Amino acid sequence: LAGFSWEDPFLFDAQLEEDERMIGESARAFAQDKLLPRVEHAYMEEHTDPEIFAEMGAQGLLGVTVPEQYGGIGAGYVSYGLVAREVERVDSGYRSMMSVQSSLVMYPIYAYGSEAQRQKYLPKLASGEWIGCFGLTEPDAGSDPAGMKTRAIKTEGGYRLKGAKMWISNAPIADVFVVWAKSEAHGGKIRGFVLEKGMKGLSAPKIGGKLSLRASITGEIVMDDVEVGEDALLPNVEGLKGPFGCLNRARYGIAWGVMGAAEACWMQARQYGLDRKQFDKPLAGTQLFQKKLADMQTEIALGLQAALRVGRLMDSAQAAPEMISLIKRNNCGKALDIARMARDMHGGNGIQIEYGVMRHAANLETVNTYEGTHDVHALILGRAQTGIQAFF
Ligand code: TGC
Ligand code: FAD
Repeated sequence: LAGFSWEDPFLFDAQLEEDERMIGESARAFAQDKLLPRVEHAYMEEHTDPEIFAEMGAQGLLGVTVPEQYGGIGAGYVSYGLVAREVERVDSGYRSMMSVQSSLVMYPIYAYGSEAQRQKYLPKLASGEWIGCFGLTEPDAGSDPAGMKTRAIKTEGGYRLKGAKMWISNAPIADVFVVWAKSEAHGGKIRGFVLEKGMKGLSAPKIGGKLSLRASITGEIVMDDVEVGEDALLPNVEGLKGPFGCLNRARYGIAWGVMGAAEACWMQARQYGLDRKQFDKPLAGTQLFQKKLADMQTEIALGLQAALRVGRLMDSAQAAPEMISLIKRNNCGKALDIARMARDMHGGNGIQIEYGVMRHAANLETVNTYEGTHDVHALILGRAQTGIQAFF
């Protein structure tokens, strides 16, 4: 038998293709050099630097799976996952900025948009010159987006949008708004629209007071009779499968991202346990500490293998949404457990910003909730097994 690499128990890296490894390494260098030095300030001050989008764009991290002709790098879903892992190793809020832009704004414009919409929006979103947001959730429609109240009313040359979206990442600094509304002209079916900053009646006030994901700005989207032309409609999708097609990709990326956050907490806890002595010995020399490290190592190794497996299936068009629910739910839940455990293992220091573990734990509370809560994904998996929907 060969030797054991404790940091990489299943020789994960050896399963990557050369181009995937290079994309992951370049994302890691960027995240560690450019994002890590800013994160404490951003988190403490609840400050989102819009410049980060342009920096990510210059590094090729926005719209990784979008073809090169539209400004992406035409890479696969394993590469996208590796980028999410590296960015979230620093902070879930930075990964949120990246994944909303890539999976929730660029993807629907690419997959459901007209050629004119692709050419108008994608290159500027890929470079980070424009910032995008995705409006599905409403004050009274979270886990149940089919209950949305936002309406698109047909006008002579297009539509008039009326309604409000809640908890929208990037919204207050967004240039491009992908929003979902029930369209009377389409039999009340949900349709996607692309709105732009500055349109009359469109505003995006910031939601303050968040104790989680503080490096990523969140807002409402208020649409007070926003008039748009026919060219604002995403022509090629109708119904909830439109937004869910985007969510499949973003949820998949989250399953990778949270493993990055968990790895950061694991490494930090291990080092702390080696350095910190109590009762005349390192904390890492106690059985309880080692058991916790073993649990972290195990869950991360398993979670990464599962994400890689689903990534390979995505790249060969064999992935089902339920597979994504399984890894989004489990990896988020395990990452949250790991971050809370790492916080505990740091004792009093664990609540300090400089150790990062409480920041990760607080962030992962959001990540466990958005893009389908832990329990909603359990219901999706329960429905798949029993054939009985238990949502209502
Ligand atoms: P249901 O009857 O299950 O389905 C309605 C239609 O949608 C289709 N569909 C899917 N299509 C593709 N992929 C999927 N994953 C799909 N899931 C459903 C389905 O085939 C059907 O199509 P059709 O043609 O037959 O009409 O719908 P339901 O209303 O019963 O839904 C139940 C439930 C719970 C599964 C669903 O509503 C759900 O997943 N709720 C969670 C909501 C959610 O995830 N919101 C996310 C908001 S965006 C966000 O959080 C961004 S944070 C990003 C960041 O900052 O990083
Ligand atoms: P609710 O749906 O009210 O759920 C509350 C609780 O009830 C949860 O525990 C849930 O699991 C449980 N529950 C709900 N239904 C059932 C049921 N049938 N059976 C059992 N339990 C149930 N949305 C966007 O559209 N775009 C964004 O960019 C975006 N960014 C976000 C950023 C942040 C920081 C946050 C916090 C949220 C963001 N969201 C975004 C919204 C997010 O997707 C929702 O918060 C999430 O889908 C849950 O909806 P809700 O908050 O209304 O909770």
